[in-house]
Amino acid sequence: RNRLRGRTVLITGASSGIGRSTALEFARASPDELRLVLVARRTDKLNEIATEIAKTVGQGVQVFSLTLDVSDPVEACSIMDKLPAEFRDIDVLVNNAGLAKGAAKAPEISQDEINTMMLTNVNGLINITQAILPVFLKRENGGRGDIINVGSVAGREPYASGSVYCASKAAVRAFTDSIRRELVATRIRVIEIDPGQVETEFSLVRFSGDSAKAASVYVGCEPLTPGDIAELLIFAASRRENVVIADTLVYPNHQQGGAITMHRN
Ligand code: NDP
Ligand code: 8X3
Repeated sequence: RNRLRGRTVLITGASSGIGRSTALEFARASPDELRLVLVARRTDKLNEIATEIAKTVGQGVQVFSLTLDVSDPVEACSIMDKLPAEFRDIDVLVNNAGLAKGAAKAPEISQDEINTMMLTNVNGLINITQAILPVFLKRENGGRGDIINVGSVAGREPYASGSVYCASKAAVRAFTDSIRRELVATRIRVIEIDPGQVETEFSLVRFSGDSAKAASVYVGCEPLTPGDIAELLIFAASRRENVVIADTLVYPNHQQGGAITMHRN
C-alpha cells in the first residue's frame, strides 16, 4: 500500500533546489492521489513546477501554489487563511525555506543580513509550524502528522564567515528537538534532515547573484543533488506511522565534519 496516497503535503521554499525536488518527488511517489501546497515568494517558479507536475505525473496530483514570504510574521501566521478548503487538511509539513546571506565576519555583519537569515530560517519556520500544528493536533490519538524540518550540517558544525547562518540552523535544531519532546504523547512525527553540501541556488542567493562566486563553492567537489535530499524526505514521510526518522545528517562522499580551525604563528 502507498502510505502517501491521499495525503496533503505543504512544502515551503518549493520554488527551487531541495524544495522543488521534494515537490516533484512527492508527486512521483503518489501520482494517483496527492495534494501539494507549494509555498515561496516567486510565483512564476511555483507555477512552472505545477505545470511540470501536471505534464509528467498527471492530474492525480492537485497543486496549489501559494506566494508567501515566511519571514513576514503576519503572512506566516495566517497561512491557513490563504489555503482553499480542500488543501487545509495538511498531513505533512516540510519546513524547507531558508537561506544564507553573505559571508561577513562579526562585527561586520549587516543588520539586513542578520534579520533576513534569522527571520526566514528561524522565525519563519517557527511561525509556519505554529500555524499548521493545530491541524495535526485535532486528529485522533492526541494528533497525527509529520513535521519535517530542513536544518543543516551548519547547525552542528559552525564555521567562520557563517556565524549567523550557523546560529540560525542551530536554532532550528533546538526548536525541532524541543517540539519532538512536547509532542511525545501524540502520533505527530518531528523529523530533521541536515544536509551537507547540496548544489542549488543557495550559493547564488548567498552571494547576491554573483554566479562566478557561487560556482566556485562547488569547484573540485561533487556536491549532493537536491534530489538526494528529496528522496530522504519522502522515505521519512512514507515509513510506518510508528517509525520516526528523528534526525539525519547527510554528506556527499567527500565531505565529512567541519573544518578544523587552527591559528598557527
Ligand atoms: P535554494 O536557494 O535553491 O532554495 C531556497 C528556497 O527557499 C527557495 O524556494 C526560496 O524561494 C525559498 N525562500 C527563501 N526565502 C523565503 C521566504 N522568505 N519565504 C518563502 N520562501 C523563501 O536553496 P536550497 O534548496 O539549498 O535550500 C533549501 C533549504 O536547505 C534551506 O533551508 C537551506 O538552508 C538548506 N540547506 C541547504 C544546503 C545546501 O548546501 N544547498 C545544505 C544544508 C541545508 P523564493 O526565493 O521564491 O521565495
Ligand atoms: C548550507 C551549506 O556549506 O553553508 O547549509 O553549511 S553550508
